Amino acid sequence: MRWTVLTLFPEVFRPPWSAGLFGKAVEKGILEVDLVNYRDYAEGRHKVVDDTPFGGGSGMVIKVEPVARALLELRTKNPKVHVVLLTPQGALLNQAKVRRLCGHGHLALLCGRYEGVDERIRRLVDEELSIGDYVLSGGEPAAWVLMDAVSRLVPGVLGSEESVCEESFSEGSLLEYPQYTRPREHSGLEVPEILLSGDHQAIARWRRRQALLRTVRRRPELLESLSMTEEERTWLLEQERFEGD
Ligand code: 6GU
Repeated sequence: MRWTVLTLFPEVFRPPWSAGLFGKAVEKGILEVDLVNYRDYAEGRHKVVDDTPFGGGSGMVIKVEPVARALLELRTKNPKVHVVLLTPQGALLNQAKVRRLCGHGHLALLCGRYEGVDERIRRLVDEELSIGDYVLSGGEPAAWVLMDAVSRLVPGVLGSEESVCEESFSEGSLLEYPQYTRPREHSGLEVPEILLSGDHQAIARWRRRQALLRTVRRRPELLESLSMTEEERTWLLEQERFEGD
């Protein structure tokens, strides 16, 4: 998968993509990351990329021409590139959207500034996305979040393909069950006996129930899209009488 990040701060993207799993995937050629500074597409000696808003007001607005030139070049080289504008006004990113984006061979992320981008830039992109209901100073951290969420689904990026399908939000929308590793006891807190039993069927049932319980307690709205057996439903109702998770 190829990523093109259009940003005024390309240096922000180097560290996350040179380390860990993603660094390895880049080395292996599974992921490719191009950083484009749209300042390079600005005109004049001062390479101006932003300007004061028409109508007045505080802050600067990203100009349309440098972005238009950068995107024109990108689309000419690859007509199939899918261009995403990162903005708090975009549709909320979720795992379903992440899976859909994963189907594109080449994604271009356009990072805006929080003060705004010229409205006409919106016509040049394929979609607008936000990563949550809070305001960042720029789209760069949001682009990083999106790249992480999508890239880890690209085959070969994570160690095992299996771990991808088992986790939260993949199967219906269930949060993950509790995990433990050694030691068996820490400060009086013990690993649930069943996980040491070696009974794989019982463990699978316990995990499924814990995942359901955790979802009901923490994110009840996620359960709507989930199918449960009658037995699971009854068990959950029984648990509701107890506190904690
Ligand atoms: Cl994509 N950009 C900015 N500036 N703030 C955000 C965001 C994006 N998503 C949530 N907050």
